[in-house]
Amino acid sequence: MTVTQERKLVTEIPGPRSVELLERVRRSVARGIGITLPVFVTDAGGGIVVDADGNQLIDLGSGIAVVNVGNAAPAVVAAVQEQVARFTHTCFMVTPYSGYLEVCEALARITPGDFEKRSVLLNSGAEAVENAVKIARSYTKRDAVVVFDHGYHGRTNLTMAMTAKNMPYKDGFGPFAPEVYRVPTSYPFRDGLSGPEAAARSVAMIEKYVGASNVACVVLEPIHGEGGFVVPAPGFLPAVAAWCAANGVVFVADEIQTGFGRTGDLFACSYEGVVPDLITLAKGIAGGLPLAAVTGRAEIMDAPHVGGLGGTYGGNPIACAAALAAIQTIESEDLPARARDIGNLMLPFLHDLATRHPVIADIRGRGAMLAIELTTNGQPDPATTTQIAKACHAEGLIVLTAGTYNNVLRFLPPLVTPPHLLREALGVIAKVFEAY
Ligand code: PLZ
Repeated sequence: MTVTQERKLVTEIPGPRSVELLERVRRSVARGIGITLPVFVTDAGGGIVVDADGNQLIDLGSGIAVVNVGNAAPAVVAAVQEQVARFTHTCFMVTPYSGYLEVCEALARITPGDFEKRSVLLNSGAEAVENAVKIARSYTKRDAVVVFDHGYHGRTNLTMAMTAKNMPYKDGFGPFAPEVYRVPTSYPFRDGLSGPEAAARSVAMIEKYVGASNVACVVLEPIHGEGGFVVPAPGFLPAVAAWCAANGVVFVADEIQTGFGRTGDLFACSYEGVVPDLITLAKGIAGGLPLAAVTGRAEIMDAPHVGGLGGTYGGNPIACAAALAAIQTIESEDLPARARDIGNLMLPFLHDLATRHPVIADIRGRGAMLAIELTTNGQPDPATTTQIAKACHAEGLIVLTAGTYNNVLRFLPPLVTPPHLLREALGVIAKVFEAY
């Protein structure tokens, strides 16, 4: 089905069909699965999500930065249909197939760094981060993992330890994996430090509290995602990467949320010319099918023994077919340029909005990864943030919140969203702020 690119509200949000389904969710889905906006989806495409009551919502979430190429993107659908009719699974470790290989070749070609690379394919972002740590430990023969304030890396045991925020990700789920050390990040709105100053602060803590020679890897999101779209001050990323290089530490860029065109570059690291040793990938890689990867320097990636990496489903053939189509679409339609266009369209509007609404204390992001941080009297204002988000939902706009203090509204449209929908979404946001 082709989804018309228009917002349309025919019932309240959520409508009666969705409410009925939500009742059934309460009786059969574990309570631990939270739901942001309980409309039940029947179709989606471009920048629109259609629900069971016939409402059409503008998607500023992309399923948390996944459908960069759009939902049910035609090339992805065709590739999946082709593959699913041929074979659905063999396990690459048992009897391989070329889709897996071609994804690894594509990742070697498109990720930063002009050197020989290897990849391993996995199912989820957290699994990619876990594997990056395994590989770095195997290569360095060291234990310690350094992560940052406001970082998010997943919900498995090791990645919970690496994720900064307690609620809702970690509370009551410990004990957590050892040898994970957290240091300050660069958060210009809150710390006022330059990139090199913030990096010096992080490095001093690593050296004092961990010791450079114990560190296997530093894992850093080039822009913190769940932490609130925290863009580091210029120079922070290069300085951290340089320290890693000088100390035999594997520098891992977690580009799970920032990757595949989202920030206006194929990968966010490239904005400052940073070349990570390893890069963790997921979300935007396969147009919505579950796939993840670790890609990086051949000598590091090849440190684990034969048989040391793997998993039943990693690099599933259908997910690989989807990834090849998604990557092809990102390149042929120059979606990083579309992300820059989205930023150029939305940012001036958000700055203008902020002049009328002082609750908007910071506007940040890059490309189609944009956010506003809300404060009142200089303090984080999660209550207003929640209310604004809910009011947007009621108007048929899918927006997500984020941030350590739950006071960030983030905007992540599919990169194929037509400009008229973005303008309409911005109009809705303005209306909601005016009514607030
Ligand atoms: N690293 C940078 O953004 C996933 C989490 C949603 P998985 N972010 C969305 C939630 O509440 O669970 C993420 C990320 C970065 C790792 C991950 C983990 O990726 O595919 O969710 O495991």
